[in-house]
Amino acid sequence: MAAYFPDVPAIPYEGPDSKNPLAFRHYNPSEVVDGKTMKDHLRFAVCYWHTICGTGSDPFGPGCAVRPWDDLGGTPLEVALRRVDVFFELVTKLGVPFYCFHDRDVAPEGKDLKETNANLDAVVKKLKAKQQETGVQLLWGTANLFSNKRFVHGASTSCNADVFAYAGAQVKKALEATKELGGTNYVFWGGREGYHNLYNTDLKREFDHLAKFLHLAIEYRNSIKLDAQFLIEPKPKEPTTHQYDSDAAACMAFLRTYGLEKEFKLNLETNHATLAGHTMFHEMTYAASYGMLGSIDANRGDELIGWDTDQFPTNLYTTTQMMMVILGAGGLGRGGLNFDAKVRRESFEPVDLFHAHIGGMDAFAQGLKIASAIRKDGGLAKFVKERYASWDTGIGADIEAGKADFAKLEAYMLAKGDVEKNTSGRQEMLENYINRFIK
Ligand code: XUL
Ligand code: CO
Repeated sequence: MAAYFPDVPAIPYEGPDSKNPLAFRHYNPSEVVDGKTMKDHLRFAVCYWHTICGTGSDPFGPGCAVRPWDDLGGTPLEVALRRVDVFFELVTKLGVPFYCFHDRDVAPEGKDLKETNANLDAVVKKLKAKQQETGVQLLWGTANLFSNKRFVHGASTSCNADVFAYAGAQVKKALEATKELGGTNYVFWGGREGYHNLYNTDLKREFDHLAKFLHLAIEYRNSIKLDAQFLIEPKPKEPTTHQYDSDAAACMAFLRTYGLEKEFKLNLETNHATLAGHTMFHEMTYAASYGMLGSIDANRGDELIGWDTDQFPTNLYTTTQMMMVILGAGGLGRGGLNFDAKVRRESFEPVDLFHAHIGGMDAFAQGLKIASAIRKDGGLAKFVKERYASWDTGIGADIEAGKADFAKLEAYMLAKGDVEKNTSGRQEMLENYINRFIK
């Protein structure tokens, strides 16, 4: 079989001193950290959409990415089948164990739903064969319910019931494809589920329809015995002004309101967190605190740009914080770290796909080592424990145990007169403490 990246070898681990740009300096898959290999901690995945379908287009011009395999001719389906070989060559050379895809990333739409489904079947067959050949596994599947013009008003929240029906048929098929490929998760990102203007929107009816759609998806998943965790991916804006799944807290409130909370976890994305005005540390801590951390779309935004730039993650503070939450939660479970990230328009050569993923993988491997060292040192956990010590005995313990009402609090404070003292939060000291480990 032809090699599509003939000049790129399988990426080796060469250690922190390596100057080879096509080598890992930190990601050493078999290295054990806290009793588990890096490969098992990090559970990396490559995404199909940005990696294979990304062209570098922006609002000011068409794509300029050089992708020689797309210039070899053939029908749209033949091109799609060739792209599967390209993708698996890249994933295996990176040594990444998982991948993720939308139905429309991998196979072209046909003239109607029947032909579209047949196209998907043909590509799924090839994906399955490549998975068997390489050992690469499907982390999650999903359906693209936002690119086609039929989804102009959304999919399950469209004002047009036919669009809801089409989306249902599409997700049914995508769930079947996920099962066929042994996927262990299935993602619902809102796409165009949201609104631009309330003048034309029945917000409550749209939320009801979104919930109805998810209940139908659960019903179908169970009926085909697909063992996949359902994940909702929050994002506050883009493409709509107000996406319904705006952040972790909003998603969790929505899930609880509609009795869906036991069936879903969250797929959190770094750039979506920052678009929502949060840090990823916040979003992950919030979700993990309630057992809702499902999986991660790893990328980053640009502090100077207000949209979803989906850049590859390189910030060690962020990856360290993310790994602190993941280690604290006992791992990613059946989730993973999916690079929902794209190379910049100026990085248009095939080799840039490797540099980008190598950088992201190394940033997380380094973050893992740093987070593990911080946890082993224990200084942070000790500080937090001591900060809340007033809740471990006396009035604090009584409040937590439900043994204090307002009358008791009043009697306690009348006797005491006032709060005796507060202690410093020592934020700067703790920031300096973290810097001791960033190396
Ligand atoms: C969009 C986004 C999606 C989801 C999957 O911002 O992140 O690619 O991850 O639909
Ligand atoms: Co994403």
